[in-house]
Amino acid sequence: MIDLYTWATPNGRKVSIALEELELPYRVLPVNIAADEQFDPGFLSFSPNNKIPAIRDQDTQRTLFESGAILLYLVDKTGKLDGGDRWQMLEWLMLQMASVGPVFGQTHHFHRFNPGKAPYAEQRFVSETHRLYGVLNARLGETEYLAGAYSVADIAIFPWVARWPWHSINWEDYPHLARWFELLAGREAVQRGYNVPASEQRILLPGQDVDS
Ligand SMILES: N[C@@H](CCC(=O)N[C@@H](CS)C(=O)NCC(=O)O)C(=O)O
Repeated sequence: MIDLYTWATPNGRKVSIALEELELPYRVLPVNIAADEQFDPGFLSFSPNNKIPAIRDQDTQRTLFESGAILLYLVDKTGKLDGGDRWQMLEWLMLQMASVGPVFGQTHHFHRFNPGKAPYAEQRFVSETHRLYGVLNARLGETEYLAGAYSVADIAIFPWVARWPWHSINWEDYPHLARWFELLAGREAVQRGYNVPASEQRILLPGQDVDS
């Protein structure tokens, strides 16, 4: 049994999707970051950067913070979702951790939630977001999944691309990424993991009306 400390955000969903795909039993322990529950001393004792997700593996008593470390732990625990070529999986997982997450996160901060307040930052992060969409699109024009076979690299990037309505993108520019996104969105484990903790948020497919 794995205790999953999480909230309804892209970083949290990476881990719940992986747990669903791996069919590992887990217990959801919501940490409401809007209510500052991530600063609770008990949570900070094993997640010192005051961020979700974090896990405790009841089998081993191992605790882990940082979603990339958690995903790699789950790969090693099960021997699954490594994409077949571990180094390729690591390349794309690291791209998520170092670029997609931080850059898209700043696009959300400046472009979605504070438009017009810092025009240079807004333009910088939106254009970087679009550049990263292009990098992912080019890769997915060559391979079905990012690391060849389905892996935690796909799982790490999916919930960030699922925030596409906040990125001012034109899906016609990214047909391979759209194909991949629809492929993942169609997986039942992805749908279950995306809804952890349960929320009103749903996965919008490319071209679907943002207000629908
Ligand atoms: N690099 C971290 C980022 C985690 C992260 O940014 N979590 C956000 C929610 S998506 C959070 O807990 N924010 C609360 C805070 O910063 O106080 C990871 O991948 O686990």
